[in-house]
Amino acid sequence: MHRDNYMNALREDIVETITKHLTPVAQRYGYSDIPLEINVKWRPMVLVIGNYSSGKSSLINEFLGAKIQDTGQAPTDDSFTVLTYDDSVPETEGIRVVEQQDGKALLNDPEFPFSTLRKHGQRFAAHFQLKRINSPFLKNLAIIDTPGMLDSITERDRGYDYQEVIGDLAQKAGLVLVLFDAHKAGTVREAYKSIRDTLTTHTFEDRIIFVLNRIDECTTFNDLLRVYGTLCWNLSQITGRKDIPMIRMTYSSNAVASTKNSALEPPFLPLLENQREDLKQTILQTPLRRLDHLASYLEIHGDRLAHYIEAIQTFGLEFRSFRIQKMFIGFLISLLGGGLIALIMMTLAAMADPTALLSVGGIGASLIMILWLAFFQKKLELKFRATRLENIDTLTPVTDQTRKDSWGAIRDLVYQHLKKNKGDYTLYDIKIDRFDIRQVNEITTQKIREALSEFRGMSEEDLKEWGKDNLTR
Ligand SMILES: Nc1nc2c(ncn2[C@@H]2O[C@H](COP(=O)(O)OP(=O)(O)OP(=O)(O)O)[C@@H](O)[C@H]2O)c(=O)[nH]1
Ligand SMILES: [Mg+2]
Repeated sequence: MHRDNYMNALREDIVETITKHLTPVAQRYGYSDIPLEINVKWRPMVLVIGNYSSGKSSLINEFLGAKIQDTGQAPTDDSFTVLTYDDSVPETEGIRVVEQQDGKALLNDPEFPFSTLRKHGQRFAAHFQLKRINSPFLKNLAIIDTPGMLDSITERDRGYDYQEVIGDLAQKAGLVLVLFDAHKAGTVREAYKSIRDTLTTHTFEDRIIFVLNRIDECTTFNDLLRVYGTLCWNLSQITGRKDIPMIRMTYSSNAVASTKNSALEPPFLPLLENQREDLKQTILQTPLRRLDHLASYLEIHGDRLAHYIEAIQTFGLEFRSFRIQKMFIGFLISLLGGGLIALIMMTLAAMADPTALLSVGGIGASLIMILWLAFFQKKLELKFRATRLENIDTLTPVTDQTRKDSWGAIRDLVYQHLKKNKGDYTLYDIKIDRFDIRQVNEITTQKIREALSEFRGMSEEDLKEWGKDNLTR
């Protein structure tokens, strides 16, 4: 409880920093159209994906402690269901769905982080829902049950891009469970790819957990080893890596109890019983893990945004000095032109009155300057923009790998923004914003990291004291 309070406070701090400091700057300069906190503001989420009938819903029901999700052989459930906590009905009255919300409401409610999924259209909205459940398992996290993956031909009939939805949800999730059952290990390739592509490499490794489910269906230990080996081989093919990620092996005891005579249970099952508990504990650790992700999210976007504004500022400064230089040249040409006109009038038209000569020269100079500004200056500026954008990579120094990575992530955004040139900000604004982002990166982020590592070493007693000092005020 004290632990939860501390984690919630820390999470709120991070989200507030993003909302107040990063998002306004990100939106002003075209770094991001959507508020950056959208993906991280809600509760930590666990996304469960896998083949159809791999036992996703059965396992979730087992964790929740009640039959909440429909289960069955053959593709059963074609909805994405967000399962979240509600304590308005006491647990003692039985664990059940307290309230249900449909996809349309979910996609439009600003309380939830799902508004970015609206782009997937009506068909997706019709297959998206939320259930509020009084299960204590959901106290600090939400679970998303997904429709099972089908083969790629049937996949096209869904009416929305399933892989993209999975990618978008994975981006918001603190943990992704990828379930396999013994018979269909190959078909997750596309979904794995879309997750790989959407998650930053930084947090990718510790966000994905592979689970070999329904292991009770292996009749002998040898059979289990064969299935496990096949899955390892498939995974190394999918991930393109030689080191195999850890795979947890489990099964749903309720599903087994309802289908099998316990005498037929394979003898190795009791030995692997601890793996389900291990998996459960890993899921329950999601909020803490999520805090690490949030801190990384803040760091990554803080650094990239700083880099982004630096590029916009450099461009602005170079453009301004080019402009002043060319205006000065225009001014000199106008002066010369005005003088020349006065000289011509003096020699050819025998104009002698100095005031008249001055006015003629002045009018001539002004006309030349207007012509310069309206025509030559504009043309030169356009040319400058075009050539500078061709060499956009020299805009900021890219000295090390971190800068290279961040430049890689923002290059196209900077290019598009400068090409459109629609910013209604001044160089002075940029300077102030850059300073603000630097403060966040150097001070706030540091403080959050310190609070996180301090938290890991805190005892229940320390947390209680912390709660007294910070929550009762
Ligand atoms: N023997 C055994 N059967 C299981 C296990 N888990 C689930 N089942 C059964 O397998 C069938 C499919 O399980 P579901 O939980 O509906 O699978 P799902 O992955 O949610 O399927 P979709 O929602 O259709 O994608 C059901 O009939 C379950 O009873 C398990 O660990 N062992
Ligand atoms: Mg299901």
